[in-house]
Amino acid sequence: MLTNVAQLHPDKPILNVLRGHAVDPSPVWLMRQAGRYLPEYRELRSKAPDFLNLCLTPSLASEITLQPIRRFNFDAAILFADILVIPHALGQKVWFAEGEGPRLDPVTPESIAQLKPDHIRSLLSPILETIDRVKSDLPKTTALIGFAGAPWTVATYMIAGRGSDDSAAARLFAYREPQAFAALLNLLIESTADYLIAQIDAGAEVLQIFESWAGTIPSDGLEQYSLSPIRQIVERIHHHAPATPVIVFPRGAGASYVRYARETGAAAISLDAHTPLSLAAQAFPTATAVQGNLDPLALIAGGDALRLAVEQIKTQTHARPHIFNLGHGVRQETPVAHVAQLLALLRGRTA
Ligand code: 1CP
Repeated sequence: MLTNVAQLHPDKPILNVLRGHAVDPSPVWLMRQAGRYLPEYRELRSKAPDFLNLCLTPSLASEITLQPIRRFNFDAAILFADILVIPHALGQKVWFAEGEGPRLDPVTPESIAQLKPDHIRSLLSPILETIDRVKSDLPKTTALIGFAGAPWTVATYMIAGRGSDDSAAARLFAYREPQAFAALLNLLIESTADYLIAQIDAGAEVLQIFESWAGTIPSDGLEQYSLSPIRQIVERIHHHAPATPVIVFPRGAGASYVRYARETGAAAISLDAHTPLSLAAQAFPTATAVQGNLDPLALIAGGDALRLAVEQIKTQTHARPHIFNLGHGVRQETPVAHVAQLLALLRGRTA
């Protein structure tokens, strides 16, 4: 739908896709493009053992954000931070156990009442400074993506005190403590919207909301736990900055993907690798862009498997607004050379 050429951004193809235009080749970035598969990240990380502190140190976080851009010239940089900085800023104890992932002191109905949303901006100000630094160093064709976790996904960590595959602790909490659960979601809606708006003010041009645990939500809870909180956050963002596009990633949502596309106000929906791209073509609003959805394991495999998987995505997204990405984050064991192969395949050079 390349109709209104006047609206096109001259330099940043990803912004045109997010306004509903098909762009060829599709712009590309990868979830977790900054991270442990990169030797330069591992090098820096070995000198900064406290992960949360790394996220809150602008000189280091900006350097890590830029590492994958220097290597691969992706069409977007994603701010280096974590979804768990919000519980930290609310006053919950958060730490990252080496080799084990995130740990938090689990919330209780009593402790939820003590969490404080008032200081989100000031506590997260180092992250806003990171955005400012990155913006001044980015190539002019590269957009900057800010992000946050969706309230349900962040709540699953706050309630269980760690990651879990089925979000059982959060689901039980929602049944047993409905008032405290609703209060927690409201607190997260408010603080996440404030935080994302602050990211826009600092220079983020696109926002992504990670609902990484959408696949664990009971269908009766979908509206209350996830669709409504995300919709409220997107509405608040658009009230403040109507032109800032929001990408929503409801990983594992299955048949509910269509509701995220139709009911949250997202400019783009990021598909996991299990969800067929044909679903977007058949059931998403035509102006809604689709992001994804290469299997991260195809990127680890490389070679002909990667070539074939990329060709299939290209064929299925041809002439539609599409951002090339993975169905989930780059895994640590991914060879850097395969990321280079992927970019060559997408941009039409041989590798
Ligand atoms: O060096 C290390 O050991 C830290 C590994 C790491 C990294 C590189 C963590 C810990 N977080 C991050 C950065 C990060 N996290 C980014 C940076 C930008 C980029 O994509 O390059 C982003 C967007 C996130 C978001 C995030 N954190 C999510 C949502 C996306 C997803 O993966 O589904 C989640 C669920 C988290 C929690 C978290 N933080 C870190 C880990 C290992 C996890 C996942 C734990 C789990 O599986 O439950």
